[in-house]
Amino acid sequence: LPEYQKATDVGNRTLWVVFVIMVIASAAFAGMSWTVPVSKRLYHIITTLIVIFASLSYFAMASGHGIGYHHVVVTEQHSHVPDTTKDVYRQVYWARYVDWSLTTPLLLLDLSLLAGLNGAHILMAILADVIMILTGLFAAFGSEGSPQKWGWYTIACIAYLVVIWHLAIHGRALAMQKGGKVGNFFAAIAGFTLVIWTIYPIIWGVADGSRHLNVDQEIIAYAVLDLLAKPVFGAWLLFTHMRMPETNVEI
Ligand code: RET
Repeated sequence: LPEYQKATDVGNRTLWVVFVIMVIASAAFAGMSWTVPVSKRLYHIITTLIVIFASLSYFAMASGHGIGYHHVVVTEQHSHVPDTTKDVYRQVYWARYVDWSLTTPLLLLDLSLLAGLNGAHILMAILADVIMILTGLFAAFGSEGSPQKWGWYTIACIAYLVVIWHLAIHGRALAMQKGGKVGNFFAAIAGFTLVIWTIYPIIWGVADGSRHLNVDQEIIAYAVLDLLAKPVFGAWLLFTHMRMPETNVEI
């Protein structure tokens, strides 16, 4: 009989809790946008869309949609009879990748505007980011233990390095040229982003790669990261923007 590895109540409750928090953040960020004139709402709009997309994907995952079963064949080793294989199917929450393919570009757009990146650099950063998420999705559904699976993962990591180059190195240098306040704020929020984002491929490696985390643990790990990367990041950005007119952008 095949075995199914899936979320229990712990995982499902976590998904619902994050869904509720994302909805509250969506309402709060939309509300904040009404406190400033329309011409100054760019960061608000981008940041609100990020948490709206997250609400949608968490609703999908919590209600049992956006989930596929990935075939994981496990070989059982026996001492006196030949090895046997057992069919194992593990849940893969592909809705995350749909979410990330829309929200990580928007997060990068927030940071790019803050740093003052030009259009070409913004485009390159965002395209590298989309490549990172899509190749990460291919890796998630790659045959268990196959070289291709880790090949896709490696490509995603290289794309991630390109993103880091554009934002953390080039973006940071530009922000610093803008002077004290904006430069320091960019360094802080981009540094925070760099740390949080870098934990995603690590969690992926131990959950989807080497299978050291079960489905509930994977859900909890991504839940914490998603809350930091979206509502916490968004609140920090919007509240600072409110107090720091130097962060205004005209486009
Ligand atoms: C994957 C696996 C393949 C290798 C790499 C990854 C990076 C993912 C990142 C995701 C960030 C998500 C965010 C979500 C917002 O809530 C796809 C996990 C490098 C960086 C910020």
